[in-house]
Amino acid sequence: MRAESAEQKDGDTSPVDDRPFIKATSEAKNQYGRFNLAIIGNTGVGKSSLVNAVFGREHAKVGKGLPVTRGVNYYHDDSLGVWDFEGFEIGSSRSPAETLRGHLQTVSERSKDEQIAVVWYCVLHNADRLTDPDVAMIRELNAAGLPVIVVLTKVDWRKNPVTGTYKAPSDTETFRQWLENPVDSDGGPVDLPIEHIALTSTRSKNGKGTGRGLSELVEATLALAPEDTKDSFRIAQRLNLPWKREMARRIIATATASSAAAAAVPIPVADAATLAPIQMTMMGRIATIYELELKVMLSASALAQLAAQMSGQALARSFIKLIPVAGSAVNATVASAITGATGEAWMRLCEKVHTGRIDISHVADVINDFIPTRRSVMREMFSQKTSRK
Ligand SMILES: Nc1nc2c(ncn2[C@@H]2O[C@H](COP(=O)(O)OP(=O)(O)OP(=O)(O)O)[C@@H](O)[C@H]2O)c(=O)[nH]1
Ligand SMILES: [Mg+2]
Repeated sequence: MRAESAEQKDGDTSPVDDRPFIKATSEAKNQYGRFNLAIIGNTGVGKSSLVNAVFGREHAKVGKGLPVTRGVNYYHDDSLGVWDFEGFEIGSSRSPAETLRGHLQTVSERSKDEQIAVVWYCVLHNADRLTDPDVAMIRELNAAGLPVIVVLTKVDWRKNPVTGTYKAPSDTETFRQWLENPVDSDGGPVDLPIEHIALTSTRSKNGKGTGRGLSELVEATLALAPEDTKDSFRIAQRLNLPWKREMARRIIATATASSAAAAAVPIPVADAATLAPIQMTMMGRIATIYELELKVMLSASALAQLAAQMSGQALARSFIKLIPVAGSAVNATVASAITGATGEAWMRLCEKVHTGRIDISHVADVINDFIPTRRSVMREMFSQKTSRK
């Protein structure tokens, strides 16, 4: 009889309450906060292309652009804010460094969640040195306590036909060496307070191919980001998937522990829905890490429906099939295994949507392929047992 009632649930599209999912996404967004990047560089050096390549959204489309004051624009969405400074014309009454100081003052008066974490100071790869105004601006940034990465853009990488490795042209290397050891025209040392030099391109010269040097840029940015902004950066960027997976696995671990605790006194199979809110919370948090709402332009409640479908069916299916193993009640091991398998499956689905390998309009068709099977739950039980030893 119990199996039958579980089977009825199987056909039900949303037996699961979606509110914990929605609550979890909004709490996760608050907790992780926003990563704010400042990007500086002459027009046309490739700033927008960089933002697009690293964060997967169009620079000018990062949320609503607000001209904060003349020469200062701020674009943001939930996890990413971009400060875009303009107006450093040589020959105006104020020097570029003075103008920048004013801009930084404007930023410092804004709220805490809009403060700059890291600066990308962008220069074309084939300049042979930084200009004096560049150096003065970098010192201004440093004086404001901001870590500066000098990003050389549009590097024209050459592939070594024998080794297959890519190398920057010699003029770019000369520029890098100058940056590492800057001297003025008299050979005297120049104080240039920079934290990192990144050689990048977002496409090849002929317009084909993908970017290069971007993973290194992303790693340097994470390393320099203040501790309390690192998670928001891991979420906002799209090039390093293992970072997201690590965050998701921590959430899954918390949820499996809660599931085990909930079933410390074995839950009757008919009450399996006890586990659904735990799973929905887990899935809501994971969806935030993969920025599903932004990615697919679906509302949190539409995503919650998908999660509810997966959680509901995983519970129903697994219980029917696991009854011979678990008896008529769900014990802690089974409960945590089902939650673990559901978390892993949801994470894989989120990752595929995030990377564009699954189009959200087809998710309803493929979701069945992701719902944990008895085998994946059994595997999970085994791996949890062995990892506890
Ligand atoms: N060859 C090459 N071209 C690039 C690269 N990145 C960007 N471009 C091209 O350079 C031009 C300017 O790029 P943007 O990203 O718009 O530059 P920007 O700094 O945002 O320019 P403004 O918004 O005008 O300040 C575009 O035509 C890009 O396609 C690159 O890595 N290599
Ligand atoms: Mg631009």
